[in-house]
Amino acid sequence: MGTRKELLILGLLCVLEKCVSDCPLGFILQRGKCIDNDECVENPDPCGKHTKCFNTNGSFYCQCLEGYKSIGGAVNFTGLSGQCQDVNECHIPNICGDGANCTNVIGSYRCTCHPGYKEDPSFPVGCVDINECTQAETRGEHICGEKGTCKNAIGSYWCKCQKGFTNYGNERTPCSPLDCNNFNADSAPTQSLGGLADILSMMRNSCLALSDPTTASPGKADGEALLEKLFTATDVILSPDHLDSSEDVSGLLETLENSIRVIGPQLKRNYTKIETNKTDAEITVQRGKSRPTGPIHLSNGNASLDTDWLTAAGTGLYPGFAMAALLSYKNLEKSVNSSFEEIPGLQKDGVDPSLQIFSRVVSVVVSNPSTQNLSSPVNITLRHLGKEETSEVSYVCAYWNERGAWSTDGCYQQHSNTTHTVCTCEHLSSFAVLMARYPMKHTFGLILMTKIGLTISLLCLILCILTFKFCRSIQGTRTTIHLHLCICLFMADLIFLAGISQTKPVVCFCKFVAAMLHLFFLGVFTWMLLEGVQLYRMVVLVFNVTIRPLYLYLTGYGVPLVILIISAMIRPEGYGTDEHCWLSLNDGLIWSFFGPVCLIIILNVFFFIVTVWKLAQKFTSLNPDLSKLHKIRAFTVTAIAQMCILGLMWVFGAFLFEEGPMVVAYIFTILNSLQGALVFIMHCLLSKQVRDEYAHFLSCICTPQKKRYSDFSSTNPSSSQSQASRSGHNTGESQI
Ligand SMILES: *[C@@H]1O[C@H](CO)[C@@H](O)[C@H](O)[C@H]1NC(C)=O
Ligand SMILES: *[C@@H]1O[C@H](CO)[C@@H](O)[C@H](O)[C@H]1NC(C)=O
Ligand SMILES: *[C@@H]1O[C@H](CO)[C@@H](O)[C@H](O)[C@H]1NC(C)=O
Ligand SMILES: *[C@@H]1O[C@H](CO)[C@@H](O)[C@H](O)[C@H]1NC(C)=O
Ligand SMILES: *[C@@H]1O[C@H](CO)[C@@H](O)[C@H](O)[C@H]1NC(C)=O
Ligand SMILES: *[C@@H]1O[C@H](CO)[C@@H](O)[C@H](O)[C@H]1NC(C)=O
Ligand SMILES: *[C@@H]1O[C@H](CO)[C@@H](O)[C@H](O)[C@H]1NC(C)=O
Ligand SMILES: *[C@@H]1O[C@H](CO)[C@@H](O)[C@H](O)[C@H]1NC(C)=O
Ligand SMILES: *[C@@H]1O[C@H](CO)[C@@H](O)[C@H](O)[C@H]1NC(C)=O
Ligand SMILES: CC(=O)N[C@H]1CO[C@H](CO)[C@@H](O)[C@@H]1O
Repeated sequence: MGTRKELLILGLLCVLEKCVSDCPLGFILQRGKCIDNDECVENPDPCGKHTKCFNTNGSFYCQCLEGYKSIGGAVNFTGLSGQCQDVNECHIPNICGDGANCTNVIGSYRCTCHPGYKEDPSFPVGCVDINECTQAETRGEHICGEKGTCKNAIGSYWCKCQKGFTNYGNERTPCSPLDCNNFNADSAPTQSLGGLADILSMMRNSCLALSDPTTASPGKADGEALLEKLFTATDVILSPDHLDSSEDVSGLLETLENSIRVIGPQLKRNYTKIETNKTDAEITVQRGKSRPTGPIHLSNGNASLDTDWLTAAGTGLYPGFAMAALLSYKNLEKSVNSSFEEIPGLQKDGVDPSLQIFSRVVSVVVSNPSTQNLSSPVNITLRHLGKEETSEVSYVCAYWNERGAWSTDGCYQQHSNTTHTVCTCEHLSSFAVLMARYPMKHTFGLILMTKIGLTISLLCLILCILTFKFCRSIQGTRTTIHLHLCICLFMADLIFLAGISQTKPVVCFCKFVAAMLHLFFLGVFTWMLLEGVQLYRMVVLVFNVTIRPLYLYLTGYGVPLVILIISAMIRPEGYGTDEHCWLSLNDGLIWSFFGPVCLIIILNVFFFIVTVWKLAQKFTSLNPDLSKLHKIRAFTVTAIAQMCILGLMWVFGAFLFEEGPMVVAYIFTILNSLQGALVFIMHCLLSKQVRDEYAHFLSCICTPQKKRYSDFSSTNPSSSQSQASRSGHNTGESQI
């Protein structure tokens, strides 16, 4: 009932039954009688929302539902005079008791027990403390570890550990054994490393306090402060920028790793980062009843660690926490740059590379006590310290072993690019990337160039030797010197071509090649010195400029031989290296070559300066013998040019053997291989006298009936024993 239509019908009925006039308010006429009208079933509800309606005889009243209150505050009301609103029961003090939070809901409230409390069965709302200790006991659990005593507290519990055990200041962590003997200040490296003793005694005190039930009190451990102290002390040790011995390094690394293993579980936050002047550390800790899972990624700009919590926590007894830490040392690479153990598989073409540290040294520490047997390998990414290398290198992942040296077993290089190397290691300690640098290999291009150039040189030198030997018009001391210079150069080039790389079959052969190269290259320079001396004599002493050949031989071959014999006696092992059949560069033997060469170049420069000066004087003198002077000038220019080429070549050579850049290698190779050709051009082709001889000789061959070979050069009437006395009116034209 209640729609307009129905009311209309009802009204009509009323009119018909005369009800309007007869019944009082609250009653209706029904079959002639006035009866109570039930307002509570009327629509719309006369009381409103969240109410209960009570019908009375002739009237009604309303009350709010439980959990609601009318705005006016009245309990009984009628009509819409007092609407009902939700009551926030949580404002009522202590409605849920101490062990719970109250949550208001519309028309009601809820009590949520705090952890450590449970709903009180004897009381409808409110929570009571759980006795975790008895609870665990009935389940047969050791929530405080086997050696810990559980103590119940209101809303919580804490573990009291026996001596030698600790829960690292976290009262609800089970007690695990703590061995403080790792921090024994009497161990060997502390004698030389003063600062280490301080760290050890600090850590030992802290460790003993942790594992002693009389001093260890819940919540008192301050891992953060201890960590800072540890790294401040480490900075002191590392600040001289160099630790002297690998025992010191081992001692320091081991102490730091042990310290972090003790400090880590005491840290309050689950992630701690600390950076000091010499170290960087990232430590992550997880606590809880169950073993943590998931990946771990720790990183600083120069190193990062990727592993997972399963590896960090280990598969053994779970102590209630797990920790992983990455320490990186900013300067330690200098102290450990030379302690390398033999690393297998690094040899390339029988050559051992030189090794150097090429990343920061990092230590990885986890709470898992069996770091030598990880459940899965960890990935360590290390940034390279230096720039990209131009020569041939490879990167090696290594760890600092218990013997105090770098070795590689169990650590593999996963991949490298120019800036980073990713290492995968099956055990933990301290790591670094080593760079293995191979001695520069002559590339195919260089080898080919050398071979072609040297072959051309050898041919040219043969021509020179024949020319100097048989060309009668130019015979004399100078030509003798040229001849022997060419012979030395020829021998040196021949041996160089054949033997420089023959390091393999027999070591003795290589030594012999090196010795012969030493001898003949020195010979080239001594003969060049003689040339300087001869020029000087030609200008300064006007007569008797021939030198007896015996003296020439004694100087030209004797001096190199003496040097060779002395050096070979002092350093026989320096002849022939693994890479070249040449003098070893490491023990100073190379100076038995570069020393004399430098001396000769200095002497020759002196001779040439005096020669040029005297020449200039003579040109300006009153009565100059112009043709002779022109000739000497040409000789001088040739000699200087020759010295420049030879000297320059060995300047580059010196750089080359110190592993210089590629362009030096090319310049050396070009100069070395084309020397013979240059000598031929300078002394033969540019000399008019020799050119004439060649032309004559060629015409003799082409028309053999005219002249015989034995007449070679005999047509030159002016040829004589002494070139100085010869009237070489046309040789003056030969220029460089
Ligand atoms: C509300 O009405 C009921 C029924 O008439 C009565 O028993 C009760 O006492 C009344 N309450 C108040 C606070 O007036
Ligand atoms: C109880 O309330 C406090 C404050 O609002 C809150 O920090 C805490 O997490 C709550 N506890 C529970 C069990 O809901
Ligand atoms: C540390 O704990 C917080 C909150 O429990 C979490 O969000 C964060 O990821 C944790 N950090 C690490 C490194 O585990
Ligand atoms: C770090 O080095 C700077 C400059 O050498 C120095 O001033 C500072 O005190 C050092 N800090 C620490 C913690 O040793
Ligand atoms: C990485 O190491 C280099 C050289 O030691 C240093 O200059 C740089 O600041 C380091 N980067 C970070 C992010 O620590
Ligand atoms: C280490 O790297 C390898 C190859 O990228 C990957 O398969 C492995 O899951 C990584 N390990 C961890 C612990 O990140
Ligand atoms: C290690 O030593 C080599 C030479 O022995 C040197 O070239 C290199 O720069 C050194 N590296 C570091 C990090 O000190
Ligand atoms: C390493 O662990 C495996 C099983 O995970 C075990 O068989 C092996 O004996 C352990 N090795 C060492 C040295 O602990
Ligand atoms: C090199 O590898 C590292 C780590 O894998 C990566 O972060 C970096 O971007 C790479 N650099 C280049 C130049 O590829
Ligand atoms: C059931 C009941 O009490 N009915 C009474 C309602 O009120 C009228 C008038 O006040 C009485 O006559 C009824 O007896």
